[in-house]
Amino acid sequence: MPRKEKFYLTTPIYYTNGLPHIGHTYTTVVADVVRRYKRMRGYEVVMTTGTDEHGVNVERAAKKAGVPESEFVARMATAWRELWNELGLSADEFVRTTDLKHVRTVQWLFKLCKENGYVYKGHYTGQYCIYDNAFVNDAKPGDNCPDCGRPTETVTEENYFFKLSAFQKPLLDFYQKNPAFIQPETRKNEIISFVESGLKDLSITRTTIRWGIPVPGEEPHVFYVWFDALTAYLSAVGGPEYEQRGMWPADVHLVGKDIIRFHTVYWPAFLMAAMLPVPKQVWAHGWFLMDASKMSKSKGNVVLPRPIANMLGMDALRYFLLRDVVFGQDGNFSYDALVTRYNSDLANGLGNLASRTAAMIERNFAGRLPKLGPRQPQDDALANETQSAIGEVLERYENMEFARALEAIWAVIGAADKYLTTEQPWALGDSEADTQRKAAILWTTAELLRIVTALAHPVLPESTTKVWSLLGQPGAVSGIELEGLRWGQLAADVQLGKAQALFPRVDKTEAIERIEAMANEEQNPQAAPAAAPAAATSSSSGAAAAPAVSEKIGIEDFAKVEMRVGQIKTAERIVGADKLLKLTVDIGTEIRQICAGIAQYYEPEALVGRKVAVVTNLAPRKLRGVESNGMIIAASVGPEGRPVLAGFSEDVEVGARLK
Ligand code: ME8
Repeated sequence: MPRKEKFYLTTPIYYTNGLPHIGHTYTTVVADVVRRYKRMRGYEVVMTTGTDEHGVNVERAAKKAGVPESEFVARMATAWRELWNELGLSADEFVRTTDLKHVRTVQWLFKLCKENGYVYKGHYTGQYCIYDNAFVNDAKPGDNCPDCGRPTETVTEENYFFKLSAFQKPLLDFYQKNPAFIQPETRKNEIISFVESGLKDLSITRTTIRWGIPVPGEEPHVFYVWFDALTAYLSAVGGPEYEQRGMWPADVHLVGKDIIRFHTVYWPAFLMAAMLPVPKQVWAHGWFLMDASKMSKSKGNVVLPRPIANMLGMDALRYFLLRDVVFGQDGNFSYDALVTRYNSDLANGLGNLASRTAAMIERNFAGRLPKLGPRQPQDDALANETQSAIGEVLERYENMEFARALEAIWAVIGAADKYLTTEQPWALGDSEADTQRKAAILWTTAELLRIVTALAHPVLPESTTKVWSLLGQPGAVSGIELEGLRWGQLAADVQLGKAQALFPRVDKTEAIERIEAMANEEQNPQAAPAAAPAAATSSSSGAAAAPAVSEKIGIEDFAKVEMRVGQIKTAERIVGADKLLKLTVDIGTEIRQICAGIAQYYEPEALVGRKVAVVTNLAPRKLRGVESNGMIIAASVGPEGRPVLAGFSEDVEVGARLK
């Protein structure tokens, strides 16, 4: 079998003096989306990330933590790796710059540059902080150290230099011959004018830092962190033996705009000097800002990914990051915008379309996806709209226009909602003609949903996997070849899979409070009270579950809650509230009407006769206009907060009090 075309992409190798925030998560999410998309386009893809573990900052952080550097970086690398795993973002290759294979690659690259005449020994003069043992980049004589505020001194040290000046013309020629190398286009001019203004040779070793990769035979020289870090991209895919793996050169390095110069000037120059292939593209995205300034650990204004993933699910975070900001530009991060998008596009958009389509097929065709019968022009119009969206979405993905790709997918979802509102399948009866019409409408909606699911998969891997199995479609959605995706390929006459909650609607204020409480706890584990990391649930109010802060209560508080064994007498769905069931429950002394947010997980008929735990002294309230007099107790399970009704394994009398 011929080998698939390869695609190699990387995220930066992140510093280990802190833990990932939304900025790092953003680049890594984009890399993961591109990886999934390219796989669905038939490529053999490798994605690399890793940790940048050398340098004076790590030396200091380890000292502060009172542990040797090697132990400090090992702990940090584990924490980074674990968080990426938890967020579903683990890369195919994870490079630690303290890995032996990486050390070998850096030393090899240096040797090649030196053998080719691009490295020489010289003296570097700069402002040095004797308290911090570090050169202060860009400082002039008389400047103070930006870290400790004490005066710097002018110091000269022996260094190896890289002849960057020799690469001014080769780089400019290279940019011209490879116009797609620097992306987005707007960054290109900035780099070209930097190179045109003249390149100074670059000091690539240090003798004032201990914690670095040694220059062989030249101790105490260690490599400058950027010569070390950039090489990680090459060590990830074979280092000196890169040809065997067949992945180098990288197809794209994804980076933030802060480090574009290192990637588009220094890195290609090092590789040219070593006569190695140069990467095909560097894509520099913008920054996520918090109150209009760049998020950074030192400013203390970082947003953490885990609390958001816990509350709304990782797909919601992925969607927001890609949908709300144009890739390449800066964007402001706000929890308000995040939760608004979640409710409007995910809960009310994709989630609602999937659950109502499945519910209608369930009700009208006993859960069996109908075959397409005679069609009407409006069915064909929707088919054409969806079919033409496929091409547009693929083109947008290809150009890294993620927001526009998602916009085009969501336009199709909007068209489906409109179609259902006009066609009103629920108003049709049971005659042969009406049944055929219902089949055509539901087939058309299911087919649209299948296409939307395949197209959204790179961005929403978890939820689209659920929709795919809900639609009873064969294979895995990740195995779909987007190239061949066409209207009309729906596998019909199959049984629908089990309904699973996709994006339960959340109450905005409550959701933000919970995310902030979890973030606070993660940042100050001792100071903050414990917050239950429960996900959004479909509780009867349709809002997020338990209070964010759990305090201890006395027995007298518990005694205020009256709970009894109840037995469900009737159960039915509520029109216009797809999460709620209206139940009548016998609690021993009377029959109560109670609404429960379990409609997406329990069939009404299956509940009749079931014994449940009921809170009976809750003040009555109205849910979606329906009176609810009590509450049914359920466990909230998994990241989706799936409700599982509490019950009894032994026979219990209706009305018995729970204590
Ligand atoms: O620079 N918005 O590591 P680093 C968007 N070790 N992206 C952001 C961001 C923000 N507010 N903050 C960080 C280093 N990023 C070097 C890289 S590579 C050979 C060596 C992302 O931990 C963005 O991708 O400071 C940025 O370029 C990167 O994290 C910087 O990570």
